[in-house]
Amino acid sequence: MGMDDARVGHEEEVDVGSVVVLDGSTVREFATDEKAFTSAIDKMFASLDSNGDGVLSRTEIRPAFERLNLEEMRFGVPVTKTTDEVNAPPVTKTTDEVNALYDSVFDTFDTDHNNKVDLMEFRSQLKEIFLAIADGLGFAPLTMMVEHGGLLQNAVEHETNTCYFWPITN
Ligand SMILES: [Ca+2]
Ligand SMILES: [Ca+2]
Repeated sequence: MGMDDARVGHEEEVDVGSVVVLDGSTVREFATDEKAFTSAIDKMFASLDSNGDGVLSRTEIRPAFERLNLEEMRFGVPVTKTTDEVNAPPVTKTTDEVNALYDSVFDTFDTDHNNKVDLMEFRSQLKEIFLAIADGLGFAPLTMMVEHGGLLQNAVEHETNTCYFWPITN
């Protein structure tokens, strides 16, 4: 009946995502599998385009950036964490810092600077990001959070035999 007992087998299932161990080859194989990658990207694009006008606004695309966990990632220079650090509460950024980050990422996506991200921009930028992530990972597996339904989860599921899932509980 102690607190310790309660933690074993009775963890509250918080369905926010999984901590996964990814290595570069997993991510690269996914990003270079044209069919699987395009299909996953297109699906994500459609789900983000909430007003159905065929382009993504800053507001619409933001959930995708959040799923990519860019705060942890910084474009191909993943912040490698120990298990303890992963389990530690995240360092809170100010809203301004977070907004500035997402704005700069949006500008990277919006290559023709019309303040909208179209499907081609979305595909090509995500592919570059995934390849940069793959380069950053190399052969050193990275432990990171992957939201259910998020893009990196697609990469993980693409080659499940090299990946390990375990639930995040807060
Ligand atoms: Ca839209
Ligand atoms: Ca654009």
